[in-house]
Amino acid sequence: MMHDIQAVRQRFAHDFQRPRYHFLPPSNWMNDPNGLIHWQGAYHLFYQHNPASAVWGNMHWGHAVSPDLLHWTDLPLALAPTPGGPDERGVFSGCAVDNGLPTLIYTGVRGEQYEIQTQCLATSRDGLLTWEKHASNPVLSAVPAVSGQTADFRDPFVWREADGWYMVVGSRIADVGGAVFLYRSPDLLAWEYLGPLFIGDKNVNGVIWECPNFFKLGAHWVLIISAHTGTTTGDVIYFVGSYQDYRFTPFFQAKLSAAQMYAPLTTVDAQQRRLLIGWIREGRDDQAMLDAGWSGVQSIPRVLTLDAQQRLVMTPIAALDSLHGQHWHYENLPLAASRSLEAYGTAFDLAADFSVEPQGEAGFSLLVAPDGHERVDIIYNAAQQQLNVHTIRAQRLVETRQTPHALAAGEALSLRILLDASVIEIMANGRTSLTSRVYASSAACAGLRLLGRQAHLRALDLWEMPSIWQ
Ligand code: DQQ
Repeated sequence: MMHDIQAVRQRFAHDFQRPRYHFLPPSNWMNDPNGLIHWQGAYHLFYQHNPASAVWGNMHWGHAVSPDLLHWTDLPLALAPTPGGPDERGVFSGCAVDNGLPTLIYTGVRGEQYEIQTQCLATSRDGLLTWEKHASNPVLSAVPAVSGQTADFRDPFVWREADGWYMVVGSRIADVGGAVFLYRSPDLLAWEYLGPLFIGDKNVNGVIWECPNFFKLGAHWVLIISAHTGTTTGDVIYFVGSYQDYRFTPFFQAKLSAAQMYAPLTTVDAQQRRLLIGWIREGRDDQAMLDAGWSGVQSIPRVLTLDAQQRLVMTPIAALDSLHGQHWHYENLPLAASRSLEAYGTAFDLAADFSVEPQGEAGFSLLVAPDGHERVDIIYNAAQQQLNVHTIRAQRLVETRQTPHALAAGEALSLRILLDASVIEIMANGRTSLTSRVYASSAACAGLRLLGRQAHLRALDLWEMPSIWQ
């Protein structure tokens, strides 16, 4: 089997759009990360997967294992729909917990329109390789009446407290907005409804809330939801607040990542790190995905903390250093115009600090074509307090993505950029994240430049990144 999988991966070896150090399945479609768990020293990642095609549908759980969250070994499919069962139309998203046996809690889906959504369990007795669905599935099927009996009731996220298991499920309240419902159970089987943990506003933060994560971080509680607009996937939003009497009261909220990251999942590992992995979707149409033979990438895992102002800070796991290849270092450069760097390529980890004057700009051009007519400009504009990603083709701006990013007086602009072929993950000062997909027209678009005016590069470290696959 391993030989076959390697042969499948090998098929894509010459696809210059395909990421090389981010996780993606051997082939075909992947969306949400599922069931992330640190089990007996190994990290297990499951994921929404269509094993038969590079477009969404026919949802299974794919599975891979890693010693370090970076080097992955593909394992056999973990969950498939059971004909006649509560998941006959799809095994949707969920989580994993340690209940003596490793246990997956997921949404089983039935109905022509996927309209019967219930929560199910599966356990493994052979070290997470094969999974047995529980005889009493579904373990939770009643949608709370307050929802107006919506069909949207999915993506269980479960954690343990002294008085039992707790679970949040993503949903909506008709004409009101997204909602997260809270439950408790002594055994993962019988679930008591404790009410809505928190309810959104359809005019502000989405119509349906998918993939909730709820956890204590430092002295506060954090709720992460993926806001669906009713027709398409929207923003990932995090709230920081307090949790009392089964209700969550936020005092701060912000976008977790602008643009193309969705449905992130968190877990705690043995080092007590709160880790987050998010699905980075494609930015191209179904036909292009089918032609490519693959779709969807997972982000590099990030460690979550809160800063002094209770904003979420996301730091790529430190082990990423172990992948670092050739290194370049620059420092103390005034920026007045675009300047080419010696480094050249399409897979980099890049960390830079700039001082930017109030009317200044600073950033990089990536994936620059040899004639310079095609490139991606990642540019921070201090007057706008905004981070922009401009895609330029034939010297014309074809797409812009942006997100607000305010710097405190005297604060340096700190950019971390993970470029991996068509994937660009950007973190600004740890607290602002923008994720983008850009499909260069040829493998020769690999130049790198510094950009800016009224700005100063304090220091730049740049490492070439290898492929994580043999
Ligand atoms: N994807 C899953 C659902 C979830 C959505 C289905 C979010 O469980 O709500 O593939 O991307």
